[in-house]
Amino acid sequence: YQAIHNGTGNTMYSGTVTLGTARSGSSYTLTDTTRGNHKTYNLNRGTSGTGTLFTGSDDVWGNGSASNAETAAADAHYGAALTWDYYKNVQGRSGIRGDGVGAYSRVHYGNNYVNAFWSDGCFCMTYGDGSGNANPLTSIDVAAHEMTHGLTSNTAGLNYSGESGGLNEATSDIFGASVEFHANNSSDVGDYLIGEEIDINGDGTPLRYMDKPSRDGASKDYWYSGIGNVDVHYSSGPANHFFYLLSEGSGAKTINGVSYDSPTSDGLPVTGIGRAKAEKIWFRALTTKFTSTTNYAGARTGTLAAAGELYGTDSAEYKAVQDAWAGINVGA
Ligand code: ASN
Ligand code: ZN
Ligand code: CA
Repeated sequence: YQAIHNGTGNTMYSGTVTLGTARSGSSYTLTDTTRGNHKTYNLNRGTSGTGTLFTGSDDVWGNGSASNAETAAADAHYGAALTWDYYKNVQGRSGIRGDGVGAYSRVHYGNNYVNAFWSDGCFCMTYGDGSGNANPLTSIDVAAHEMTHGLTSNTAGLNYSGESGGLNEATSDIFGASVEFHANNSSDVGDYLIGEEIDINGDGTPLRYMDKPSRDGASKDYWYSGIGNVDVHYSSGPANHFFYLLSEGSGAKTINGVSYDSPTSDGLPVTGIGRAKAEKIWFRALTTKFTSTTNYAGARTGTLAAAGELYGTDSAEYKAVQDAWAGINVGA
């Protein structure tokens, strides 16, 4: 028996937070008993297995600095908890498979590893420590992005190449941003940027932008025939852009102090319906309409079907879905 505890995490990106922990004997472990027993392990620079479960005597984890080995664990454990809570409380899904079973997290993967990933094989998320200017890859949006790959695998199963691969990546960015907004954490306020805390470029810019994906210099803003041939992290651009347009509408806007300016391919304006409804539509499409081979045209059909079921085919929401797809050059 492991008693439920609330530990304290001194994270790198999210300030001081409450972490779900468990007590066994005289020590505590990073075991979130109220969230499917999600656990966080220390790979200590290894690249296989689970390493060791984070264990400590004081139930205080990390000190806010990457030099303390527990800090990345606190961030990863917190990100997984936020993502679990988002899917449970907002989308009504209990865990990645909907069966109440938690995944697990591994931090300190390899040496100077500048990435994070989901793996179906271990049903786990893994995080590198970064290198040079690149910080540990354990921010809320990155954690939610990786965990969402698990959700996509267990629902639509979007193949990770071609247009379906871009939609797979976009799904992770969409819910990465959504979880960050939903967390309402004062140290990491919500935005339509992915990985801004990691500083992977060394100049404070994020990995990706959803209002106008080409701001990163590589992502595509609009669908075109042949987009399936580019890297899935760039062919995700139009779908991220669709989600932004559907949520916030086209044009200039400042949200939580971040400025956006979202264009459309046809120059026509899109009126947003708010992020909450856009999230519901994408989630319903992902879990009940999309399949492994869904492409951009299929994503349009699937989200329209989802919007019709949720809000009616005569609704403003349905019309906004049509307009947002038109805005990224996906037509009827
Ligand atoms: N961090 C990357 C991602 O989740 C890893 C990968 O390329 N699969 O997309
Ligand atoms: Zn990804
Ligand atoms: Ca972000």
